[in-house]
Amino acid sequence: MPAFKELVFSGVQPTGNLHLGNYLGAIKRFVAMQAQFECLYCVVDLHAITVWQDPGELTRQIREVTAAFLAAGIDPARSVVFNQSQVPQHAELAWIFNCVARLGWLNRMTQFKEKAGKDRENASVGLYDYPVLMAADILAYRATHVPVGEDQKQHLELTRDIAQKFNNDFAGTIAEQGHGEAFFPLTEPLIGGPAARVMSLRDGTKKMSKSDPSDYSRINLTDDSDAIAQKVRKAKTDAEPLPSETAGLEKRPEADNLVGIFAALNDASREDVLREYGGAQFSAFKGALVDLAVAKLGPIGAEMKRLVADPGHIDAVLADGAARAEAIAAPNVAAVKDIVGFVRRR
Ligand code: AQP
Repeated sequence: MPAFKELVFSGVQPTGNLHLGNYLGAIKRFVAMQAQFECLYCVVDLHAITVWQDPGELTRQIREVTAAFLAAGIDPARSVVFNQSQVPQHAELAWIFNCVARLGWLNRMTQFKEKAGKDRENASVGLYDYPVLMAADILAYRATHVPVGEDQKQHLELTRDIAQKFNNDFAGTIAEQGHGEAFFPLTEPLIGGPAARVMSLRDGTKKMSKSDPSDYSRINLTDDSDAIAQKVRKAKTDAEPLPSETAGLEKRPEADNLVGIFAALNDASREDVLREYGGAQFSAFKGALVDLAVAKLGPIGAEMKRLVADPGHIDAVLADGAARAEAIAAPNVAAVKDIVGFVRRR
């Protein structure tokens, strides 16, 4: 595999209720990556409409996710911040990938099974095809690294399968047209840290999620300090004090989750947290977690509210980002069309 220029791509859906899992599993890590990589961060609105979205709410939420990116510390002068529907190459490449990906591969995707539930016949075709569009999002930029939460691991594997099959199927024209041995990189998922999978505050075996009907299951990025305090204090726990070693967190999903959240918010490890709080009762630990969460999330929520009050500024950031994103994606997708054998418009 030839060396590809290192490039980070990741996205967040504008589907409401951005929560601590989205922040710790994704957005906080996006911020850190800017020091090391050239990065593109996308509000994936084409993904959002795979389930019904009220049009007015969707518009509001696209701006809100953009505000969350900026408020968390993504610098739009340095990283490319944009929304997917403004860059037509995502949908265009997705169609070509629809003809590369195999039905059997998509049939194995667990997120579709979870999201479609029992009423699968009534799910949109887009929901089924979601992982193919995700592959196009990443590979339109030939991105080499994708920071995501653990729930996206299977979709990243599919992205690699699509890249590999495209490289193999078209190996002849890829070489003839001067692209060497492979046109697409095999993108690396960057999954890790103590909060790769933040769980619901009501049930430590379920992922913290935007669509959970209970608002007490998650901390939203726009929650004020009272709401954060109430949700942490009401979070489900068991009756034992915290253990001193991480092995003691096994089979204690709620304790493990709160310790992981504390560690990620404090840029520490679970071991560090247990060194300090091992033997503590949950009442004391939860008090410290409230203080930490309010100190870290409060300024982000306040800045988000300030930013969304100026939609003109957000729209200008998105327009600038879309132009920069398209400047990378357009020649890549034009080259893909040449490789496939389409005739260019003269
Ligand atoms: N609980 C989580 N822990 C760690 N990371 C998470 N992510 C989501 N939930 C957690 C990561 O956040 C990024 C953006 O996610 P998304 O908005 O694209 O979609 P999602 O994963 O479908 O988010 P939800 O909250 O789970 O939405 P619903 O309820 O609609 O299913 C991704 O990197 C994701 O891994």
